[in-house]
Amino acid sequence: MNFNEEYEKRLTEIESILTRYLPEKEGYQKIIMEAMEYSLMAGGKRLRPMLMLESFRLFGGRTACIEPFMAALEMIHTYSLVHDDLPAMDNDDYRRGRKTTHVVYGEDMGILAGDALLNYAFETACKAFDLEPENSLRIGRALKILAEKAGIYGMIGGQVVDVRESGHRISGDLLEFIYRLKTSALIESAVMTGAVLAGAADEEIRRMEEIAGKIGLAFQIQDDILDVTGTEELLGKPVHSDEKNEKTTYVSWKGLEGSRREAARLTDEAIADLRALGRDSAYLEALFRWLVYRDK
Ligand code: GRG
Repeated sequence: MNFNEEYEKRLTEIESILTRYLPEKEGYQKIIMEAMEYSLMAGGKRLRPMLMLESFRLFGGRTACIEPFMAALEMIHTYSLVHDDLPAMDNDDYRRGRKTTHVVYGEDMGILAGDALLNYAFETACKAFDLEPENSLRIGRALKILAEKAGIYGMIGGQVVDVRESGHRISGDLLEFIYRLKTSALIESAVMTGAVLAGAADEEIRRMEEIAGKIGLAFQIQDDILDVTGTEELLGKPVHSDEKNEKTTYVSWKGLEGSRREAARLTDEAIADLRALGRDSAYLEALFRWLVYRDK
């Protein structure tokens, strides 16, 4: 398998889905649709919708109801980036290689664009009910997962502790708690909703959640590594931001080599768990590897 070719194929598919689910730019409030589009269509790896689609296919899913969910998850992820870049949080001027949303549209519209993306994500995911009313039960279950993993027991909860604990050293346990919620929760939601919508069994959904938990942590460790070793040009965002924000990271905790070892160990474990499901997971395995050895 040529990973790059396969990745590009999926990326094109995802970009076209996102474009289709964007709101029309109209009405007196048109500026908010423009700001939503500006942030959502700025590129990015599209990792979360890609994981969702692969998980859906892994369990035999073939229908279109996955598409509004893919768009919804990328909207939730994008809102979190827009809000994370605000002056009250990381105060960053660049993201995905271009000026951050609040820099272009002003802080007020930056806040509202994040709010709008979060709300529109759920409006979008609900379109699956119109596409496949016969699958309402699965769609309802997937919505519940998405809501929970993005919320106070998931991503927002992780961000709260992250913000509160900036500026001083924290324990490794607390750092892993933050990463599990802030980063892994959305990645877990991706594979779980994909599996639920495809009709996977409860045990399979649980195992996918566990696999994604490991990949999410490995992904965040690599993010910490790239903040130290990467370049602004490749990453499309400022480097050394953890140092600027006085954050404890995996690198400040375990060093570069220790962090690399841990990310590789988690990835190996996740791949072994994935293989144990006994399904055709070749692309997903390659994607996991790429995520931890990525340079952007
Ligand atoms: C503001 C509620 C709220 C949450 C913010 C996601 C997040 C929580 C903050 C962004 C900063 C950060 C380092 C988050 C950890 C997850 C992560 C590595 C996000 C970046 O995701 P990528 O690399 O980004 O998939 P692209 O641009 O490729 O989509």
